[in-house]
Formats: sequence, structure tokens, C-alpha cells
Amino acid sequence: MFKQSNVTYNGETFKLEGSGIQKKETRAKDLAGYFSDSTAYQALDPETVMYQVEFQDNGLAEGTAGGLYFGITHLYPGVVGEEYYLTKGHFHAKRNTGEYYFGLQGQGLLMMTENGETILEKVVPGSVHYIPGNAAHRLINTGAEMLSVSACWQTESGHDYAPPEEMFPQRVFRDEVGKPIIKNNS
Ligand code: M6P
Ligand code: ZN
Repeated sequence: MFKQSNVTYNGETFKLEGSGIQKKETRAKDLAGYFSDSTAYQALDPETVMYQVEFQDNGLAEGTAGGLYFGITHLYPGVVGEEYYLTKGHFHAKRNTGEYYFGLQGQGLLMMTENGETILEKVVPGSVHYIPGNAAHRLINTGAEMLSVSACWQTESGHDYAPPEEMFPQRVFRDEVGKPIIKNNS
């Protein structure tokens, strides 16, 4: 018999629809220590939503071997001081498990760091990104609109939120003409 999936991707809103969707919001208060300009960070309303993640609830518990998750991150545009809004970023708790990102909406960067070396891939609608299994990874919104990026990762990967300065030795700022520039953590 034919069966309808309980989750649909809406290409106009860039969001998931249906039943069985889990959502998680990350607010300014959850990002203490993630931005270089602590004065500008403290000036934010702590309840400001910085990004939302939605993913299909496929019934699998994190840590289950063999399964996959599919989700979408929606990262708002903006800067803290001159540093662009970003996701926390993480290693996979089970190392050497890769992940795919796929750009849906907006303009940004995927920062991947492995053994102290940083790769920044431009994320645009339609861009496909393979994240190697041992790389710390995060999204950075360098554009003026929402950055929406879909992701597919293994149920057994988990998230290792190591201290940000241990994961990412470089940062991305807005320069005087509004273009992204890379700086080393001092
Ligand atoms: C993507 C995936 C998720 C991740 C989310 C937000 O959707 O990589 O596993 O949770 O981005 O990123 P973070 O967990 O680093 O805040
Ligand atoms: Zn990941």
C-alpha cells in the first residue's frame, strides 16, 4: 500500500512541516563565551533567539548505531560587535562519523576545523558540503537574511560541545565595507 511520509519540506518557507518534528531554539543566553566582544554580547537581550533547529523525530535515540537524522538549522542574520552570528559548533562525540550540510536559503560559511587547520566553505542555496568525521563544524551567517541549511548526520554521532576556543582557532568578522574577514583568536 502507498503511504505518506509524516514530514514534508516546504521549499517556500525552507521549513519542515507535518507531525513528528522536534524543534530546538538557541538563545543569546546559551552562547556565553562564544563571541569575542563580551561587552557587545552582554548588551544583547538574553532571550534573543539566535537560531532554531528542526529535525524529524524518527524515534531513534541519540547513540543508536546505524541510523540517521535529518534536520534544518535556521540561523538569524546579525553581528555581535563585528562578529557574525554563528552556531555553537561541535565535534561528534563519536569521532570519525561524517555529516552532510546542504544550503537552502541565505549566504554564509561552514567553518570546519581539524588539527588546528580551518576550512571555510561558502554556503549558498544549493551548495553541498561534506564534513569529515573528525572536524569541528559550525555555521556563520554572513548575509542579510536567514541562513537555512539542512543536515544529515548519524544517530550515533552525538554532540561534543568542547570549549569554543579549543574547537575554532579562527573567527569571521564584518569589515568596514561589510565583507567577511578572517581573524585568528588572540
Ligand atoms: C545541524 C546539525 C545538528 C546540530 C545543529 C546546530 O542541524 O549539525 O546536529 O545540532 O546543526 O548546531 P549546534 O548543535 O552546533 O548548535
Ligand atoms: Zn555535526
